[in-house]
Amino acid sequence: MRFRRLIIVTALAFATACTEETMAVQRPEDTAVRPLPSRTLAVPPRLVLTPDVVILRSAGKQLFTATKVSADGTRSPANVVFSTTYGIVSTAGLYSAGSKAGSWQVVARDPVTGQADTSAVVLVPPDNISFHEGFESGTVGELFKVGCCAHSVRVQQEMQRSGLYSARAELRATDPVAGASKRSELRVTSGNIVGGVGSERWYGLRIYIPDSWQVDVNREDYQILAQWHNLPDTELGERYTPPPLAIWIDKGEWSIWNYWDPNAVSELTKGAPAAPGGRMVLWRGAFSRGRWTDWVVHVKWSYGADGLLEIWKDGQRVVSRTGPNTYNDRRPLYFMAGIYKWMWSNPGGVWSQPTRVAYFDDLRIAGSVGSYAAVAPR
Ligand SMILES: [Ca+2]
Ligand SMILES: [Ca+2]
Repeated sequence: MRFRRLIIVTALAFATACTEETMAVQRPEDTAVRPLPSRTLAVPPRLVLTPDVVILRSAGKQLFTATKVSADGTRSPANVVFSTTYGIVSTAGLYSAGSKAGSWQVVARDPVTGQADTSAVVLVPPDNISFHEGFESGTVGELFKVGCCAHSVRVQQEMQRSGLYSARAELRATDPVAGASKRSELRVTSGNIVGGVGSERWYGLRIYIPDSWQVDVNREDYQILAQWHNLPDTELGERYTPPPLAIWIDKGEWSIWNYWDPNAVSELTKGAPAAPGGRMVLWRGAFSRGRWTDWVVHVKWSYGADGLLEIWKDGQRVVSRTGPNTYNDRRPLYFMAGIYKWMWSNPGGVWSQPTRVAYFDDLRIAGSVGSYAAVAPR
C-alpha cells in the first residue's frame, strides 16, 4: 500500500508539474481528454468584407458582402451589422453614397464574435472635367503626336476657322509605320479626361475635309478620323480590338461605328464580339469636302443597359442610343483625332490617292456637368 501510495503521489506530482509547464499554451481541460491541439484550431474564422476598395461618384451604390473564412479557407456567409462613416448602408450591405467627396469607410461587425472588417469608399468629385485645345498657341499643347514624320501632324495657319490656327494631319501610303500602323493622329492620353466605363463625357470637335479628298478606286477605302479607344485588360490575356467608338470616312460617306462587350475578356469572331457583345454602324451620311464639319458626342460609357450615346453633326442629332456602348475594361479610354488608315499597312496595295490630308480644331471635353453648348465648336 505504502509503495502504491508513493507511486500515486509521485505520479500526481509529475502530472501537476507537466500541467503547469504547458499551461501557457494549453488549456487545462485539454490535458485530460484531448490530444494536443493543432495550431490551425487556434485560428478563429476571419471576417472578410468585399469589395475591399470601391470608387463611387455622387449618389453611387455598391453592395458589400461579409464572409466568414475559416482556417482551411472554407467560406460561408456572415451575419453582420453594417455601419459607415458617411452615406447610408442597408442591413443587407447596400451602400448609397452621399455627395461629399472624400475617403469613407464601410464597416461590417459580427455581433456574436465582435470581429469586424472595413472597406474603403472613395467618393470622387463631380465630373467637372474641362479640356480645350484650339491650337492657338501655335502648338499641339498637351496633345501627343502619333505619326512617323514632320508632315504627319503640324499646327498651321493655312486653314483657319476658330482663331488663327488648326492642326493639319497628313498620311502617305509610303509613311513608315507609327503606333503599330499607318496613322497621323493627335492623342489625348489622360484617361481621367477622356473617361471610360462608368463615366459620362461630352466631346466636341471640328474636322475639315479638303476639296482634294477623292474616294479611292480601291474598294477598301476607309479610314478613321476620330476614335475613342480602349486599353485591353492585357493582364487577363486580352488583346487589342477595334475602338468602341469611331468616326470613319468609308468611301464617300461618314460612318459612326460602335463596338461593345460585357465580357471581361473580349474575343472577336469574324471581327465582332460575340453576343451579348456586338458591333453596329450607328449612322451613315454623305460628307462634304471643302468645309468644316462640327461634331458633338455625349456618352455615358457602359457595357450594360445604362449606357447612353448621342451624337450631333453640324447641330443635327444623328445618333441617340441607349444600352451598352463600350468594352468591359479596367482602364479608361484614350482619344485620337487624325487620319488612321490601316489598310495602307497591307503590302501590295495600289492606291489611286496615296496621300490623305484633313484638318482638326476645337477639341473640347467636359464631364457630366458639361452640355452640348459647353463643348460645341464655335
Ligand atoms: Ca483654332
Ligand atoms: Ca476587357
